Amino acid sequence: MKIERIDLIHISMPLVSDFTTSFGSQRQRDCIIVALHSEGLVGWGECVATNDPGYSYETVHTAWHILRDFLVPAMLAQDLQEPEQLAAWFKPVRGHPLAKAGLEQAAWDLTAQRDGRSLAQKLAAPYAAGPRSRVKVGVSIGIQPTIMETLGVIEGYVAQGYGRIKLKIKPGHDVALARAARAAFPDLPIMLDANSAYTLADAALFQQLDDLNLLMLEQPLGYEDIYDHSQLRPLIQTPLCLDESIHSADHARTAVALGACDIINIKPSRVGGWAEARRIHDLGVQAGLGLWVGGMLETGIGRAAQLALASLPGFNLPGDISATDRYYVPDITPPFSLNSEDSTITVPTGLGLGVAVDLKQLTAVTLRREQLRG
Ligand code: OSB
Ligand code: MG
Repeated sequence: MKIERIDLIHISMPLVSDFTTSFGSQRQRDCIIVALHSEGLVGWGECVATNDPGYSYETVHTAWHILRDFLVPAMLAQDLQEPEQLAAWFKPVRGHPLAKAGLEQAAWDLTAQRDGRSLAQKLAAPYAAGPRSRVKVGVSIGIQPTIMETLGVIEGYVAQGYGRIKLKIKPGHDVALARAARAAFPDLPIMLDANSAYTLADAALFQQLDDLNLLMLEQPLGYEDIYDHSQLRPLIQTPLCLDESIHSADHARTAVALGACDIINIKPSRVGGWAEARRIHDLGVQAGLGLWVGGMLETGIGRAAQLALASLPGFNLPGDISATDRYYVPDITPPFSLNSEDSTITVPTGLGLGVAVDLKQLTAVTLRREQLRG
């Protein structure tokens, strides 16, 4: 498939509620939508770089630069057979996984459409089990002003049918919050995400969580660290999960070798795309890790691709993939809803991503658009 044209579309959408983490607060979310044109088909991708370099060093503006000046030129006029080719084309560009993943997602959508398959079917092709039709999901709850308010927000999501709750924590907003949540919801799967807000010197604080039967503690230590996590792990009872520190299958191998985690949050964007995410999935299965698909507050375009990844057989924990109404009303695709009886979302079965992009709504939220041709 000759890549004829690539559109970069910078959009900005209000979140239905503030999303506050240990690294900052978000109400308005920007991202870059990528459209890959070939042979009358359009493949869609979402680059999840954010306004601020809080989660990752990448921002919407650095990603726009890397896409426009390096990655898009490397792809235009190429003959695309399979998405796995992109790694070689992108090799001259070090880092910038979020920018790479936006284009790579679009290449998966485009080639799955060409193959007459859903993205889930295409990603699951190497596995005898095939893709799941529904995936277990949970909701990620940002830091609220008070513990009482957090309990109210949890109650609202539990009432909607979410069977797993993730609470964001930061220093001063951690042990008491977790204790209150556990006391109010004795049987609820609850996990905590620190987004790198602590150091190994806080080990005693994490030991205070030992008796709370938490599902996991996500990324408590440095965003580049693997070694200190390996030191913390034997000191605590709560299973340890890595997010920010794992940018590639190489990092995942290092984490396994050092015994740095029990679980990996696989965010396809953070690791440069779906091919690398699947490699980490395979490695995690080999190592007997807990595995789940993380999120970056995606629109319906990114959400569809997260669901396709989460349909792979090795994912054994609920993903951060909530229903559309937790993020955007309206979205730029038809909504995804929660199957409240089992806290799942149904994996799209249509060709490629299996969602129709609402072009009118996309235009309504567009700040900047550029069409690039070979
Ligand atoms: O650390 O998992 C994270 C959102 C933005 C940046 C980092 C994270 C998150 C989430 C939300 O926790 C996941 C989602 O619902 O998309
Ligand atoms: Mg996280």
